[in-house]
Amino acid sequence: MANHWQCIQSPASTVLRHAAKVVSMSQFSLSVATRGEFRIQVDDLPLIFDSVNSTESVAVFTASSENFVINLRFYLQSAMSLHVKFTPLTRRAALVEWISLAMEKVMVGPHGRRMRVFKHGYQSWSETRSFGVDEREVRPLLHWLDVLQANPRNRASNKRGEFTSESYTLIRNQEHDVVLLAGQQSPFKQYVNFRSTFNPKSLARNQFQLQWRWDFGGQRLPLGQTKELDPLLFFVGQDVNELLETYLQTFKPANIKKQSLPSGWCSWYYYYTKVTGKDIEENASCAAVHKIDWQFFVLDDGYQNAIGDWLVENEKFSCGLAHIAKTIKEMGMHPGIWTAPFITMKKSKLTQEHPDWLLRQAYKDKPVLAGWNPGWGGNFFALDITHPGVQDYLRTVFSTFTKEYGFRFLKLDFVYAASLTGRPYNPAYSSAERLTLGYQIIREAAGEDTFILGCGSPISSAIGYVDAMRIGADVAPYWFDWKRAILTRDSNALSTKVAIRSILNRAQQHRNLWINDPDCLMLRDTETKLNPDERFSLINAAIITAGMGVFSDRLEALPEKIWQDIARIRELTLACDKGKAYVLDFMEREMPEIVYNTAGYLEVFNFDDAPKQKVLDLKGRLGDALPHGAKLVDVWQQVRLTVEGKQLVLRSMPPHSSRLFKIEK
Ligand code: 9PG
Repeated sequence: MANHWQCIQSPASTVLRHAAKVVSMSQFSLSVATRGEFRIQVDDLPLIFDSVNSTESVAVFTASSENFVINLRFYLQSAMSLHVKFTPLTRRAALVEWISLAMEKVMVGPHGRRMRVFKHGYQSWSETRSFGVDEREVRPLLHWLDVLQANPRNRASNKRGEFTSESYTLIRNQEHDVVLLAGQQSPFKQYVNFRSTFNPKSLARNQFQLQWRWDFGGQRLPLGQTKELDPLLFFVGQDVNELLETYLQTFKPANIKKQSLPSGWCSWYYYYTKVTGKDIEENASCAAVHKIDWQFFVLDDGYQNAIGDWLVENEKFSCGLAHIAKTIKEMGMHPGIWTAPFITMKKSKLTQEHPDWLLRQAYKDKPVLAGWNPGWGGNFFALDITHPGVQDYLRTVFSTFTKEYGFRFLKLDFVYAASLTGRPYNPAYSSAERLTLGYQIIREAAGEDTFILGCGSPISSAIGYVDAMRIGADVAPYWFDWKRAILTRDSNALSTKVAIRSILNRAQQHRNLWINDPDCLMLRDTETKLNPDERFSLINAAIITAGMGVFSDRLEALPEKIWQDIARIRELTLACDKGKAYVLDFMEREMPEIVYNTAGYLEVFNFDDAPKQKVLDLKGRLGDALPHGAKLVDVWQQVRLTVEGKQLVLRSMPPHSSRLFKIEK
C-alpha cells in the first residue's frame, strides 16, 4: 500500500519507506552508554533483521551484546511507530545513560535543496524555531546559559547543517511539499533528543542523517528485566499544521477540556524582585475598583528571604504571605504565588541545614549547578527530588501555601533543575521521572483545585501534570537586545521578539497538551522601550493563539482608557479560544508571520526591522478562509478591507508591527 510505511528487505540493506511521499530511512545502527565504575559505550551495534510479519505489518529487529538485549518493532501503517525493549543482563548495563538509534540515510522527497528543520526546544525558555538546513544552530558562549535555556545533554554543535530538537522534530522539503515528523509518544519516561545532520555543500540536501537518543540520565534498571522505552511516531504528509495536530492530539491528557481560560495579573514585569506587600495591595485594589474579570492575581519572585526558603518572607513582606493571600481574595480574585521549588542557593537556610538534599554530580562530590542569576546574586543549584527529605520539604511548602495561606495558583519556575544530570539518592528514577515525581508531590500537596503553571519546565514529561505551561522565553520591556545577543552569542537572548517566536512556534500545543501561557502582556507606554507596534505584536500574538492573558504593569499608572483595551483583549482571546490557531507559514521562516484562527481571525506580522508590504497568496487554508468578497475588519483600528482576487496586499506595515483582523464572510 503506497500510503503505508513498508519495510523493504534485501541482502544488502533494510529500508523503511513511505512510497507515496518518497520518504525513506535506512542504514540504522544502535548505540548504548551506561555509567558508573564499569561504564560502557557500545557504538554502531548492527541490528539484525528478524522478521516482517505482513498481517500485523511489523518489522522486527534485535541487537545484542554480552551485556544487554534490545528488541525493536516498527509498526508499519500510514504512520509508523517504533517500540523498543531493552533488557540489561549484566551490572555494566544497568545504569543507563542513553540508548540511541541513528538512521544514516534518511530521505524526504525525491530531491531538493530547499529544506528546513524544526527545532523544538527542551524546556519553556529554549529556542524553538525552524532553520534552513545551511544555517547554524548556535550554542551560547557561557555554559550556564546553556543549562538555563537548552538541554545540556543535547547541546548544539555550532556546525552548519547540524540541528538538535527535543521530543519532536520536523523536516520539510519545501520544493516538493513533503514533511516528516518524528516524535516521542507517551508515557514520557525518558527524554528523547533528536539530532539531524545535513551536508550543506551537498546538492541533495533531501538526504541527511537522523539520530535520536532515549535519555535515561543514569537510571538504574533491574537486571534481567525488560524495559519498554517511550515509543516513537513517524508521520509523513504535506501540511505541517495537520501533521502537528495529528501528533499532538495523540497524547492529549484526559482532564484538558475542563479548564476555562484564565486571565489575571502578575507582579514580575513591572516590579521584578523589588515588589513589596504594599504594591500587591495597591494593584489588587485597583483591579477591584475596575471590576475587571481576572481570576488570578500572582505574586512573583521577590517576597522570599532566599531561594529555597519559600516560607520565610523578607522585610518587604513582613505583613506575611497569608495576609497577602487574604487581601487578594477579598478583592475577588484567586491568589497566586511564584516559587522555584527544585533549586536552592548556598546562602539559604535550606542549603545550610540540609546540604545532603542537593543533587550531586555524577562523578564528583559537588552540587550540580542549575544556573546563575545576577538578580539573586549568584549561582543556584539543583535539589535531589528522589531524596525523602526534599519530598517532605516540598509537601510542607505547598500544603502551607495552599491549605494554610489559601493560594490557588502556583507558578512553578526553574523546573528543569529537577532533571539535571547527577547522582541522585535513588537512581531508580530516570531524569524525566525525577521531574514528574516533583510535579506529583506538589500536585498532591496542593490538591486538584489548585491551578498549576509550569515555567522553565521541560515540555514532554510535564504533559498531564500542569494546567498551563509557559511556552516561551521571558518577555521584556524591549524588542530585542542586540548587544546582549552578540556578546553572549545567544540567539535566544531574553526579549519580546524571542518570546513571540516561541508563542507562534508552539501555538498548537494549546489545549492539546495544556493551556499555553505566552507570558505577561505589558500595556504601559512609560517605563518601556517597546513602541506601540511592538506592544501590540505581543498582545495580538497572545490573542490569536488564545493563551492565558496575564498583565504585568503598575495598574494605577495606566491611563483610564487602557481598561477598555484589557476588556477587549479578554473578549478577543476568548473568541479565539473557541477556534484553533494555525500558523500558515510555519517552517517557512524563523519568525512566522501569518496566523489564522478557525474562529474567524487572521493576524499578519512584519518582524523585519524595516517597513514592508506584505502580499499573501490566497490559496490552501488561507484561500478557503478568505473567499472573494470576504471582509477583514481590523480589530484595533476598525478599518475594513475587502478580499478581491487571489492576493491580499497589506501596504507599508511598520517594522515589528502586526494587524489582527476579524474575518466576516
Ligand atoms: C522570576 C522570573 C519570572 C519569569 C520566569 C523566570 O537569570 N536568568 O537567566 C533568568 C531566566 C529566567 C527568568 C529569570 C532569570 O525568568 O520566566 O516569568 O517568574 O523567573 O525570577
